[in-house]
Amino acid sequence: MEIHPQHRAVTISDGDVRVPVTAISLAESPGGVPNADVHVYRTCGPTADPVEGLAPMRQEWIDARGDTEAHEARPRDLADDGRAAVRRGAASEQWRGRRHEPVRALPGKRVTQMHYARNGIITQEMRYVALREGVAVEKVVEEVAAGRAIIPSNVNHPESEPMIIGRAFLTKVNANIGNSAVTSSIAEEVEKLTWATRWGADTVMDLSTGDDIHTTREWIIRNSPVPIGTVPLYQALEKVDGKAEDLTWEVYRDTVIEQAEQGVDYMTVHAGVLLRYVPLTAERVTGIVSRGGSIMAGWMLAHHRESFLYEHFDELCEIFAAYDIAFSLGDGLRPGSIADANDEAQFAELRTLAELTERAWAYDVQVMVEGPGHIPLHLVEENVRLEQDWCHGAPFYTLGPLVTDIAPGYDHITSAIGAAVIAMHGTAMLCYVTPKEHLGLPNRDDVKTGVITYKIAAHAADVAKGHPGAQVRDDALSKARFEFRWHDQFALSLDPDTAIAFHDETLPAEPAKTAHFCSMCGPKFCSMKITSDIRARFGSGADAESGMAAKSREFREKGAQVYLDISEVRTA
Ligand code: IRN
Ligand code: FE2
Repeated sequence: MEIHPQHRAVTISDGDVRVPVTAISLAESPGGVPNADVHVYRTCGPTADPVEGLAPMRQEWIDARGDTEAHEARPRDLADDGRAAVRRGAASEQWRGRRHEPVRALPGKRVTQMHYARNGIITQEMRYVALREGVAVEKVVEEVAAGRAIIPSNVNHPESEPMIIGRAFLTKVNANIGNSAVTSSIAEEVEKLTWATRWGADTVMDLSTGDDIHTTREWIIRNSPVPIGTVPLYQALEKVDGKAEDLTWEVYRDTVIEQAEQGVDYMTVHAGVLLRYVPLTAERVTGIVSRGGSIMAGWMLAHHRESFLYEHFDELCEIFAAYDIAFSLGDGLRPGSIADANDEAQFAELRTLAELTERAWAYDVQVMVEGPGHIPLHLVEENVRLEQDWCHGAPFYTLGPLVTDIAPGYDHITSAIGAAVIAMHGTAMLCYVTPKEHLGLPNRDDVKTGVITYKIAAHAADVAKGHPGAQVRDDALSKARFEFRWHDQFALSLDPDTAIAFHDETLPAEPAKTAHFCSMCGPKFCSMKITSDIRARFGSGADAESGMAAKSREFREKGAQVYLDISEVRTA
């Protein structure tokens, strides 16, 4: 599933570790000077057939560590046997792939990447991400041991290609799917996963709700080369028919174990929403906007008791350590409007998330901390600063933030502005926002737009942070643009299809793709053409001045017309 004919899937290797990359091949520069392939980070992507699933690449690594055993304690009554899928007319979707046999840590063992890193054990997963990021493996070990980076890698998701989330590494992008399980089939959910990773999502959160949530998630995980995140509270709520007050720790815990055995790599846990924080939201313009946050607030108010997530947090840590599930500590009190940004409720919760981070680390459990939301631009930086400070450098994972509330329909943009800034200051992963935010469910095009928009924000931050090699692609594209290598410009772009389509709207003919002018200025007055003419005739530097003067004369003699008629351009 290649995006463009100049893209090739290749692997780079270090001993027995092989990492997929996309090699973008480029034409020669004028004068026959060759241009080296540009290598781009990629995920391998699902096989063509979703009912087969992906190869369990990490299985050997997990088995070789000898610290896990077979384990299946999924409560019978909770497992969905696929009947719901049949009811929805999806009967043809029969799972043919490898049956996944759940494992967990041997009694008394911890199988987390953080545990290994702290004990100086260099895992294959660490070697994989080091190669992928182009950094020394020692750096990876150091960051994971210190809690400043995580490698989400449930032992029950051997199909995943290890990736790392931390401020010292490339900024990552998460795409949410599965909001519409009621209206779409399992195959369509897998298709959304494939689609999101195709455009560059680094992790995917499955937020499916509905009847056959278990089966849908099984298919998604078996087909996912990227870590999968969930919010187990959503499924727990389904099990008590949507009545928040009927939730119990036991129902929640069993749901976590059920998902752990399927291979969920990280879970959003809204354990920082405490009973005493709920009144702090009373005066807000938009109250509690987090789904998980409002479910927990509802439960606490109904029982007038402290959150069961907070009270049983240590037990949760033990479960997470037995599978290597990472916490994504939920921001249940994030602001839902710029008026509520950086308020008491938000920061009270952040203090508690900091406390929970340290409690999880005591169990060697990997942690990232979720962040807002809606924050005006001038208050964005403070969010990262406080999170990094209070949570001892645990990776920050933010939803945007949207920097203004006035543009429904364009909230991928209002949020990407905040996302670029927050990532530049050290946020490790960005949760995408699609154009449908606040309005409806994203379709396929919205998912693509959301992912590409967030790749732009993440990449802009990586360039600003001076991440080694981040600018290589920019420089290659600019050079291609300057030398009128149109096909190379398309091949190097994040979305070649759109770039080609826009170009073809103005200049559809193939010769226009080798033409030495662009569709903005036309053949006679293209600034890049003029500059390259000057270089050819006078060389660059001081000589260029006289060249500019000559062009200026030529321009005036030809009628001082900046824009040429489009018909002239086409026939030129
Ligand atoms: C990310 C940062 N802050 C929130 N998120 C994402 O929002 C989170 O990872 C999950 O995908 C979704 C959870 O929403 P609620 O339940 O907090 O609304
Ligand atoms: Fe919002």
